[in-house]
Amino acid sequence: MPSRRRAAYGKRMGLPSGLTASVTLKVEDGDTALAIGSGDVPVLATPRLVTLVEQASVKALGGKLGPDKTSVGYKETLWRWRVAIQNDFAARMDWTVKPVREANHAPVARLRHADVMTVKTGERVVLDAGGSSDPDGDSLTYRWFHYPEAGSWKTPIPLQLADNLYRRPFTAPKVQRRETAHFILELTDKGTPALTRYRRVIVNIDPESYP
Ligand SMILES: [Ca+2]
Repeated sequence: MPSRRRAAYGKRMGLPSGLTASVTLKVEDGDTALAIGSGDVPVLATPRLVTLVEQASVKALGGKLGPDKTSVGYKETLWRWRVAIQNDFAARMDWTVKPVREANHAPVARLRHADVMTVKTGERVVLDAGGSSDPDGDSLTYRWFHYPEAGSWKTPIPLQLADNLYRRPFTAPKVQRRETAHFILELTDKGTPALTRYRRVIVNIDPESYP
């Protein structure tokens, strides 16, 4: 992901993590994929599912966004997961009607280290998902990124080497007290529809003289 986009996320959000909301959708005949022309299986249509997720997102954010902010624009936090949500749902429909070998199955994301690490300022850290695999033997696309919406450290942390490598080093930033940075692995297969799985790595960064 371009670093410009990472920076935009960091500036825009700053919301507390862990917001929740509950919404209800009563599925009627008109909500099915068949009825709205988005598929030929009589199940809840993907656009209805995405709408439901957005309703929950808007409700959870109620009163926490400024008057000029939105949670549903293309640069906002929910948008990043939208394609993955839609494809995941499409694959689940395939599972109901196709033989196992004709349907795609999600890749398995594995880390070569713990998912919580503690390091010092200036230390070189390596994020490594080299043990990941796919049950269908599909080739895999890796994308690691710093996730500033979560964690105390909001300044984007650039990762080194090329974007699509399973192994991405970075240098822990200079901190004055213990800070926490969250990193996300987005692992996507080349099946149809492409499926994505995620892992989160939390890195505690201590100052030189801590404690
Ligand atoms: Ca697959």
